[in-house]
Amino acid sequence: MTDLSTLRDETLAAIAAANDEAALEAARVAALGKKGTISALLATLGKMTPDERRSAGAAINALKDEATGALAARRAALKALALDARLKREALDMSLPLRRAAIDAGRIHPISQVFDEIVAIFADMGFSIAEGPDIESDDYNFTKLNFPPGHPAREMHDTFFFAPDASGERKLLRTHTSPVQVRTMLAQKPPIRIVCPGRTYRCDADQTHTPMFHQVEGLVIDKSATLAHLKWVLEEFCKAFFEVPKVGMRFRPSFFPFTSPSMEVDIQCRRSGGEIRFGEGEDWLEILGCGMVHANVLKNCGLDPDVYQGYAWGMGIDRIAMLKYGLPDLRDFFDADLRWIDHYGFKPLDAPTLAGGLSG
Ligand code: 2NM
Repeated sequence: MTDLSTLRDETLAAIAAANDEAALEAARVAALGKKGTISALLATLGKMTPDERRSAGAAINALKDEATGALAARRAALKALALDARLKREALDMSLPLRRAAIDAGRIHPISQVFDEIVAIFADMGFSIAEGPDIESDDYNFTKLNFPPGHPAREMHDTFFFAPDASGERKLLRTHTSPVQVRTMLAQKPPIRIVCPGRTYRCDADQTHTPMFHQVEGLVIDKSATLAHLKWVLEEFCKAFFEVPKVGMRFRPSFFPFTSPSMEVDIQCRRSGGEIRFGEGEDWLEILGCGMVHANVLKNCGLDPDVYQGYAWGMGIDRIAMLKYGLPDLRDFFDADLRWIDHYGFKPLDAPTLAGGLSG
C-alpha cells in the first residue's frame, strides 16, 4: 500500500515541521479533522468487504494512532520549547547589585529638615502651623503691618512688585511671612498661637542673600501675653533647636514697624577651628527679631489693643540651617545637585520629633 505509506510520511513530516501551536493544529485538522486525509480513509472502510476491511482497517487505524501519538509528542515538545524561551527571557541575574528603593534614595533638603524641626518644637509648645500665599497684597504685606505709605522700611525690603492689574492694584511677592499673621488675626478670635514657615522674596543677591529665602515667624495674641512669655518661648526654642541644655541670650533694642518695643536676639556661641558651638562661648550670633505687636497692627487686624496684646518674632532659616548643619555655601541650597543632597540631606523616615531627637 504505497498510498498509505506516502500518507504516513507526509502526515508525520507536517507534524514534525509545525513550529507553533497554530501550525500543529492545522496539521491535525489536515489529517484527522472531519475532512482530513486519514479520516477520509477511515470512511472508506464501510464500503469494503469484510476481508478487505480486516487487513486495511488494521493498517489505517495503526496510522491514525501513530499520527495521534506524533501530534501529542510534538505538542509537548513545543510547550517545552516555549517554556525554555520564556525562562531565558525572564532570567534574573542574582549577582547584580540591589537598586536603592525610592524611600532609601530620596533625601530631605536641609531647609525642609529645619522647617520640620522648628515646627516640631513649637507644635510641642501648643502652637498651630499657619500658611498663606506667596503672592500678597501691598495691604497685607505692608499697610496693615504699620508700614506707612512712603515709609523708608518699604524700600528697605527690596520688594518684587507685579505689574498693576485692571483695578490698578499692584500685587507683590511677600517680603516676610507676616501677612500670614495678618490673615490669621483677621480670621480667628484670640487666643492665637501660630508659627508660619514659608518662602519669602526680596530683590537681593550676593554671597549671603538669595532673592528667595525662608522664614519662620511666630505670633501669640492673648489678653495677657507679655514680653516675659516671649523671652521664655524663645529660650525654650533655642535650647531645643540647637540641642543644648542651656543658651546664653542677649536681647538688643531694635526697630520694626510692626512691633514696639522691638528687639534683636543673639545667642552665645564659640567658634574654633572652623567649627561653631551654640549656647555658650565668647561670641554672639544674631538669630532672630521679635517684639510686642504694635497697637496699630492689632487695630488694623480688627483687635482692640485695650483688650488684647501679643508678641511676635521672625527668623531667617537659610543661615540658621547652614550654621547648624555646617553647610559652607548658601548657593548650594538651590543648585539641585544630587551629590550634595545625598551628602547633606536627611532620610525621609527620620522625621524630627522632640522625643526621638530632632536631627537623628
Ligand atoms: C520679625 C520681628 C518682629 C512679626 C510681627 C508680626 C505681626 F504680624 F504680628 F505683626 N509678624 N511678625 C515680627 C516681629 C517679625 O521678623 C524679624
